[in-house]
Amino acid sequence: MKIIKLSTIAMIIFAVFISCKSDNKKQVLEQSDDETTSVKTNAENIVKVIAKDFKFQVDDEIKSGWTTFQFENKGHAVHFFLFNRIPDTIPYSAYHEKVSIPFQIVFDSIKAGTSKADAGAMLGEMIPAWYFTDVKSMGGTGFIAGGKTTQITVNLEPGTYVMECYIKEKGVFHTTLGMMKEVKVLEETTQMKPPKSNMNIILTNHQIVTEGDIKAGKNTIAVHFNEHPEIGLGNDVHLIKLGDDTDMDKVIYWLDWMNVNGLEPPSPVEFLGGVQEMPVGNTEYFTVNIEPGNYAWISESYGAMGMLKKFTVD
Ligand SMILES: [Cu+2]
Repeated sequence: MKIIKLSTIAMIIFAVFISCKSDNKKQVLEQSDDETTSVKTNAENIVKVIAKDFKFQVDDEIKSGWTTFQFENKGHAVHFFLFNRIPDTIPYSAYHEKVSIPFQIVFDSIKAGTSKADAGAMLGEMIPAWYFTDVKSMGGTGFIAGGKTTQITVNLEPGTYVMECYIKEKGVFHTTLGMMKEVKVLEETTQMKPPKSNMNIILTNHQIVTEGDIKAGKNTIAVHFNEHPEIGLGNDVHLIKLGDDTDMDKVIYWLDWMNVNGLEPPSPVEFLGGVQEMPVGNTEYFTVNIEPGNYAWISESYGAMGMLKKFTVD
């Protein structure tokens, strides 16, 4: 789950990363899936993640440093992954027992009539303090519709991580159904450089600021985490395809896991990826092939507070 974190907000001047290309190390990745065709990156380290209904297939150990995740949703449901780094002193089994299970118990209580405020208090009592202070969300993919592939690039420190997806199936989190996996990030590093981006997104409380335009075809978007809410979920951004009849209120309702039918299929809109939260000062890259049409960037938690930005691709 995402952290209800009490953190100090640090204002950071964000640095523009200058991407370096390594001409002789370029790889062309062929993706057979849907509209995603040929993606060129300077990546030397591609980690493939396959999502099924309801498990992840990914290596148990990966290198640290800049890492590109190719996330293929072979399921029917919307899936994603959040990559939480857990403290060295906490075993993965404890994270499952003391964090994931209580989230399901609290949601079961919401279904039985408990208010969101009381459910929040329950979470605070049931979940150990280390979760709120020492677990760091180190990115992950935005929500992605069944049958689609998405790609992100993040810089990872060595440690123990939990890959998890908390979309629901008939009121049960995918984590509860098995979409949760331990991944060790090794001391050995990738030597990879961050990718070159053609657009920036800056996330603050509570705005999505864009610099540059997304265009039809391949885009690599640098998402800068400039602020984290002092209390509450972190900032993230998801890409959605808008139809003529898309009801944004329904989308905002659906994105709140505390709503009984939140994160529960069917989704009211098509999800095309994005990035999950990271600590302030980090940058995460999102690579997407996009067709002309109407779209929006939206935050999982703060769409109603203004973190929603519609745009058109010509
Ligand atoms: Cu899932």
